[in-house]
Amino acid sequence: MHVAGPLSSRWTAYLGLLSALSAAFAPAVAVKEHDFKKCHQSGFCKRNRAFADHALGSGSWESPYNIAVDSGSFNNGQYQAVIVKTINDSGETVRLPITVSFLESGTARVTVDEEKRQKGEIELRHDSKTRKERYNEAEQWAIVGGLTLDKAAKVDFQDKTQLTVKYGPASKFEAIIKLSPFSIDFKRDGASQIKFNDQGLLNVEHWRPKIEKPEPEKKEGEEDKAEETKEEEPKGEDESTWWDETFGGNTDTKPRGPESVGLDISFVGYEHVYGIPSHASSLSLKQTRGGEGNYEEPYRMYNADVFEYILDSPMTLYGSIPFMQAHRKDSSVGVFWLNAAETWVDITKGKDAKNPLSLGSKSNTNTHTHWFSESGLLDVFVLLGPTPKDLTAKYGELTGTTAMPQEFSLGYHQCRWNYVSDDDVKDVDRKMDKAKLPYDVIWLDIEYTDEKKYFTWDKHMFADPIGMGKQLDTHGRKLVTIIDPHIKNVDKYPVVAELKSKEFGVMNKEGNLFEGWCWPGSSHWIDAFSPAAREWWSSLFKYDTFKGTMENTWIWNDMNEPSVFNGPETTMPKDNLHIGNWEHRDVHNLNGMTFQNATYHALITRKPGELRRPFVLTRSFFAGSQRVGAMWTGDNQAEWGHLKASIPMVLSQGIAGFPFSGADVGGFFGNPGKELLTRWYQAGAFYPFFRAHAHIDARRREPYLAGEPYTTIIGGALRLRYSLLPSWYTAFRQAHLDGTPVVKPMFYTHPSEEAGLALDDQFFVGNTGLLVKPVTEEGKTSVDIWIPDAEVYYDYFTYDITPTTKGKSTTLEAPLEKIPLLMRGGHIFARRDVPRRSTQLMRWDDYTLVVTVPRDAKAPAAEGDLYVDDGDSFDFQHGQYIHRRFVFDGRAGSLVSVDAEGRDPAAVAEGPWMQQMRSVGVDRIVIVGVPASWAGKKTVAVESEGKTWEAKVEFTPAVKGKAAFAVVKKVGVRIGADWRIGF
Ligand code: MIG
Repeated sequence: MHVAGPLSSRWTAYLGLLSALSAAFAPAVAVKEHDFKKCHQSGFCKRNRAFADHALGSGSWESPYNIAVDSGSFNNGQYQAVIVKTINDSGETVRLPITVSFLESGTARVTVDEEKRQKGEIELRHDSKTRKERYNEAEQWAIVGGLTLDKAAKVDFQDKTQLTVKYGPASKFEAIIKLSPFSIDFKRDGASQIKFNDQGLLNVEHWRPKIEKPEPEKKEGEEDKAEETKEEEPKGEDESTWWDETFGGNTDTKPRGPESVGLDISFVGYEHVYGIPSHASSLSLKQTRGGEGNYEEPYRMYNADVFEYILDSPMTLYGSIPFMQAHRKDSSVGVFWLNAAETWVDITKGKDAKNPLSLGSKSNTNTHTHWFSESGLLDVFVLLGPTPKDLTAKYGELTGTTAMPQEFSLGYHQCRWNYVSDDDVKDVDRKMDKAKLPYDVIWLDIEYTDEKKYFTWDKHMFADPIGMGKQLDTHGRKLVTIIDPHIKNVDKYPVVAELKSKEFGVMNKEGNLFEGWCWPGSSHWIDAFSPAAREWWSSLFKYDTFKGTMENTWIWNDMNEPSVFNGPETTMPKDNLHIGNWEHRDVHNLNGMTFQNATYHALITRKPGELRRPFVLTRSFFAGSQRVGAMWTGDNQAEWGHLKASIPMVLSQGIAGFPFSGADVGGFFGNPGKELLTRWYQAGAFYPFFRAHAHIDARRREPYLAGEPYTTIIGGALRLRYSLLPSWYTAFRQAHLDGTPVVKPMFYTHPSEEAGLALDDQFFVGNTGLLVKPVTEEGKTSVDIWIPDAEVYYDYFTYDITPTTKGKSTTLEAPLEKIPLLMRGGHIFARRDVPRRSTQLMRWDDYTLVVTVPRDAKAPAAEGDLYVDDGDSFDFQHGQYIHRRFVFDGRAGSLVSVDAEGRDPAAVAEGPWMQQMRSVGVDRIVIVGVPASWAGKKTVAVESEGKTWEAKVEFTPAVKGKAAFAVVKKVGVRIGADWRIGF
C-alpha cells in the first residue's frame, strides 16, 4: 500500500500483471463456471454416472458385490465380513473388507476398505511416494466422539442369505444385511428408512495395474477428441481418465489409478433431503438428473475458490459438509458420508414401485441419492432420528458442536477490502461513533501486510498498529487481521525461510516443496496436517513475534481451500503430497479445516497463562470446523438475488452442524443501491455471523455514508441486533451443548407441517419464538409469511396481533424501515435495551425480559431461558455462568426465574465475573398479550433472596388489533438469583 494512487487502478494493474505472467492461471475476475469441472469433466464422476445409467437402464442389473458366505462375524456391536466384487466374466474377484459398527448413540457406521491397498500390495506409477492404502485418517480430523460400540446390539436373525441386527434405543433400530448382492436396509420401528445399494450402484474401483496400450496419436489441444475416441472402445468401460486426467491445462498423474467409491443411498418414503452445504441452492435439495426445474449436474463438494459464484446451482463452493438429512412429516433420518476427497451427489425422487412404501407414511415418494468420492474409504454413518433435533444432536456427538463464541463476535463486524491505513481504521471507528452506530470489530484484509507477507505490516500505511488497537480498545472493540495459508516465496522473509528449512510446506508429486501462485506471487503452502508445522504456526502468533497485534486482535483465514491461482480449478494439484505422504486428492476437503484449526490453536497459546476463546473466521470448511470458529459464504455480489440466496445458505449451515455463519452484508462484488444495502443489514442482523464486507473496487459503504433515511434505518437494524444479543448468545449456548442450529427453518421447528418442509426464506431465532422473514426483493413493502401453528403471533415492534391461520401465509407490511419480525406466543426472551457502542460496553447492563402470552392465556405457560458467561474465557467450563429458566404461568399469575440446570448456587464458587454479575439485574419485564383484567393493576409483588417488595406495573389496554401489554418497571431482582413475581 505504499504506492500512491487509487486502490482500484493499482488493483487492475496487478491483475494485468498476473495474467501477463502466465496464460494458464487466470485469476477469475468474473464468474467462470467453465473454470470448474462439470461432472463429465471429472473422470470418476462421469464413470459413476455412467455406471448408474447402465445399472438403472438395464432390466437385469445385478450388483456384482456379494458378502462371502462365512466371512462374517459379529462381536461387541460390530459386524465384520468381506465383500467380494466380481470384476469380469472370468469370475476374477477383489476382496473388500466391510465393517458395520453399531454405536451406543444409535448411529450405525458402514466402512468398506480394499484388501490389496490395505496391505500395500499395489504398485504406484511414476515412482510416486504416495501412500498405497485408501485414506483412513478423515475420522481423526472430523470425529471427536460417539464412537463407543453398542454392546447391546445383537444379531436377531441369521441364515445363509442375510442377518438382522437389532440396535439403538430400546432396540428399535434394525439393520438387515443381505449377502448377495450386498445391501443393507436400515429400519426404525419395523419400517425401512434408509437403504444401501438397493439400486445396485455400489462401486469400489479396485486397484489394477496399468496395461500399456499404444496411445492414439494426439496433437496438442486435442485431448477432448482423444477422450471421445477412447470412449468408444468396445470393452464398455471408459478408461480414458484412469491413469491421468487433464483439465484447464493441468494434468493429474493419478499414481494409484482409478480408486473411486460410490454408493446409492435411498430414503424410503422421504420427499425432502437437506444439507450437504455449501451450495447456492435451496434448503430442500433439488433433483440432479435433469427434467423441469431440476439440475443437470450432481451437487458437488470440492472446496474451491469460486470467485463470483452463480446462484441456484449445485456447483461446489468454498466448504463442504457431507451430512444429509431426509425428512417427511414426523420423521427425519440422515447420513454422514465421511470422505474428504472430491465428492458428488446425485439426487432423484420418484414414486417407484421397486421400493414398497414404508409403513405408516403418507408420502409415497422415495428420494434416491447416489454418492461418489474420488478416493479414500467408503465410510458412512446412518442416523435414524426420528426428529430433526435428534439428527443434529447425534451428528454433533460425532463431529463436535459449535465452539462457545467470543461474545463480541455476535456483534456487528465492519469489514472491507481494504481499510488502507491505521488512520483510516481510526477514522471509521470515530465515524461509527459519531453516527451512533454500534459495532464490535473492524477488519483488515490482505493490503495491511508488507507486500502480502503475512505476520508483517505495511510500515508506511500502518505505522502504529498498537496505537490503532488501543483506540479500538477504548470502546471494547476488536481488530481482525487476515492471515492466509500461502507464504510468499521471497528472500529475507523469515517465515518462508523457516517453512522451507523445516519442510513445513505441502510437497509436490516429486516430494519437493510445492510452489504456486497466489496474491504474493510465488508462494508455498503450509501443510497444516503436520503436527510440527502446526506447532510452528502457533509460534508465529505470539504477541512478540507477530508484532503490532495485541489482546484485541483476532484472525481471519481466507483462501484455505486452498486457493492456488495457477492450480487446477484454482486449487492444488491432486497429486501434491501432505505429511505422511497422503495425496492432496485424499484430503482436499479437509485442508481448510486443518488450517483454521492450526490458527485456533495458535491463538489459544498466544501468551502463557492467557486462556481465551479464539475467534477465527474461515472460508473453507469441513465436518468438524464448527468446533473452531465461524464461516462466511464467500464472494457474493451486491445483487438482490444474492441477498435472497444467503438465507437458505445460512439455514443449511445450521442444520449441517455449523451454525456460526453469515454472508457478506451488502454483497462483496459491486455497489449495492441504498435500498439493497438497507435490506441487507436488516437480514444480516439475523445471520448468526453478521459482517459487512466489500471488494477492493467497490465504493465505500460504511453505514454512515448511506445518508438519510438509510443510515437511521440501518442503525435501527444494528441496535435491534445488539439489544437481542443476550438471546443470540443463549442460542449459541444451545448449539454448543447439543448441536441445535442457531437459526431454525420451519421443518426443524415444525416437523409435522408438510407445507413448511421446503420453506427456506423465514426462520426462528433460537428458542425465542422470534420468527423473521427478511425482505429480499427490490421495491417490496410487504411479505407473505407462513404461519406454522395455531399459536398467537405478535408484531415485534407494535404488538399487533397478526391475523393468522395455521398452515397459511399472512401478509405483513414491510416498508423500508421495517423488518418483518413476529413474536410467537408462549416464549420469554432476554434483551439489553440501552444502546451502546459495543458488546463489551453492555456487559454489566441490566436486562429486559419479554414475555409473550400464549393464545390460550390459561394454558400452562410462556417459557424461555437466558445463558450468560464472561463471553471470553473458558471459565464457563468450570461453572462460571448464569443459566436461568423463566416460566410465566397465566393461571397462577406468576413469573419465576430458576436455575435452568437445577444447580445449587452454593455449590459454585463465584469467580470475579460472577461476583460482578451480582450487580446486574432485571430492569424491565414486558408482558405482551395480557388479559384485560390486568387493567387495574398498579403494582406486582416481587420475592427474591428472602425479601419481598412491590414493583410498579403499567398496563396498556388492547386497541384495534393490538395486544394489551404490561410493563413491570424497576423490578429490582438480580439476574443470577431465584425470584418470583405474583401478578
Ligand atoms: O481472491 O483477501 O473471499 O473476502 O476480501 C480474493 C481479499 C481474496 C477473497 C475473500 C474476500 C477477500 C479477498 N479474498
